Amino acid sequence: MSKELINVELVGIPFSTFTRTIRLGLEEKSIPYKLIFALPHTDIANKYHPFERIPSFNFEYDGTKQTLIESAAITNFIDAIWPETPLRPSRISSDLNDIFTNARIDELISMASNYVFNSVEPPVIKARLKFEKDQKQENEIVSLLTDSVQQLHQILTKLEQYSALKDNKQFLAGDNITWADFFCYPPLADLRAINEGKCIQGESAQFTKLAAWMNRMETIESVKKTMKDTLQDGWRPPFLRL
Ligand SMILES: N[C@@H](CCC(=O)N[C@@H](CS)C(=O)NCC(=O)O)C(=O)O
Repeated sequence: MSKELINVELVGIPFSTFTRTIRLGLEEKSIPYKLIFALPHTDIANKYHPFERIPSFNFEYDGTKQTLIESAAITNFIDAIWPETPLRPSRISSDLNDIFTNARIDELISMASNYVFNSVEPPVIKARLKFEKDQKQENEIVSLLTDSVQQLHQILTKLEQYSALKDNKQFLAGDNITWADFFCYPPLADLRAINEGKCIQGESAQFTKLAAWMNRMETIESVKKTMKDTLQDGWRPPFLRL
């Protein structure tokens, strides 16, 4: 770790997909950090995040405590401070392949943060949890989620076709694991934990390349280490804001 930068803290919860993205990178790079437990819109989250979200990334530098927000920005900062165990090609490389791969990774991060997250988390995961909490019958829940699931399938089709998986590569941006995988995996791991995730799970998966990539991801140590207290692990938020 850089000698000047100390007391790294991540403010969030294991259940949060963006928090998990940052944790995956920190674990992969063996960076020591403290997880400060905070649900969004709570005093502790709002103390660091002006938009009341999680995660926030704290550290001390030159005697001053600093905070960074926005997961993509946090990952760029992590890469600059801790370039070991790279999760993307160097930003200063002038090799055209590296420049292009970085652009692809940035595209996939943006797709994950916008299209994937927005089509998985609020309309399918949070909606299902709310319906379950309201004790709706399973067949009613499936029917209420039909439109959202159809829209989600369109996004998954595009993600599968756009990523390097279409060229039978191992990971989303090629044969190396990158931040692109760490942004896309957490919301899709949540999806796999519910009935609507059958499309990326098992023998009868509709999105076979995404399902095989998820299986590969789940053999990775940092993925296993960050599974505790996620939806996959059976954790549920104490309240839901829809
Ligand atoms: N643009 C933010 C998004 C962070 C975000 O949406 N986090 C979720 C938890 S995974 C959250 O705080 N949600 C609260 C809400 O939507 O009200 C980032 O990249 O970090």
